[in-house]
Amino acid sequence: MGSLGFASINLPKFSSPVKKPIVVSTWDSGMPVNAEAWKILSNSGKSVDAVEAGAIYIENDINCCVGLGGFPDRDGIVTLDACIMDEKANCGAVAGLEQIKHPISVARKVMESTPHVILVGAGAQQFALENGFKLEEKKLSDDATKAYKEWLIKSKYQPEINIENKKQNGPFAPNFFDDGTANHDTMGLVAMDVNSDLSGAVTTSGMAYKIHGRVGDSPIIGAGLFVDNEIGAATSSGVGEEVIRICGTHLVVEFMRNGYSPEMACKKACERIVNRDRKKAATLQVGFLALNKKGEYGAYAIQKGFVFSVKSNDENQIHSSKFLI
Ligand code: SD4
Repeated sequence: MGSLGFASINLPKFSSPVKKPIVVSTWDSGMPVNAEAWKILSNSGKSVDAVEAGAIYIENDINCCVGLGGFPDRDGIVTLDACIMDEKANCGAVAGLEQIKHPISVARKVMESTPHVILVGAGAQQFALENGFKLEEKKLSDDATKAYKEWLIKSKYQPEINIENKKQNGPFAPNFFDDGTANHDTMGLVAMDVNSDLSGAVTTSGMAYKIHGRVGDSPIIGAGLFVDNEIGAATSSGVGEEVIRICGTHLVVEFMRNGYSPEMACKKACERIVNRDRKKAATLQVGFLALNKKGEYGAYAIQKGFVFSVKSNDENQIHSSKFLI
């Protein structure tokens, strides 16, 4: 009992004011995505609506590898993965979805109107069509067609480190190299709204030239995205198989629960991957990005070159993440 006779309430004790609203997203392509999310967050909107709006924005960008403009699998088919999670641990996801423009909104529909979390492939498409989503033409973008033709010559599955970072590769760099090598572009974003509620969303066409049917980390709750409204939220980008192996974003959130800052939590998750097989880790990229309940954010990657975008009342900019190797 307190001195006034009231039972004491356990409120979190923050030394500095909580920074909110705030949205953070993977890569430099996160800047316009954040701007879209910010329209909602700055009007006292909900974080779940903000992250969905951000993901929709980038799915509409045909020049970006997220969404139907993305690179195909080895059979020449674009298959999309997406997930969304809100402050109540409601979550929904789709994987291997074909010919639907906004997988993130289908994921939200799975979250809100089914008893399930993940729908895949033909079933996910059927669900989308039954819920009013339009079937798009089965067609690769011009960039993807060109890259795929080049890639078919050698047909080698070899993800390139940081290909998502257009700024690093030059402002007008194409999404692929001369021999057709290309990865993917994953947009992961997490946000906290004025009510201190956290949500996150991820959308991607996954790794370019993957085996048809392959699912990466992006639509897997706890791998590509995890939100715990008491603690924080995290998302990831890079080689999904490595993230799945350590339940990456769940691990990051658990590290934050144990008192680590977002940056340190991301670093420790990267170390999990690197410490197991340093030689292999040296050939690939994984980056984690996290936001805690105080509005503090941080990222860490295995390799140099992972960047992320931040928008709050105090800033609107791209940051470079620290790296292990
Ligand atoms: C995947 N993690 O499908 C995704 C790819 C990615 O930036 O992040 N690209 O494994």
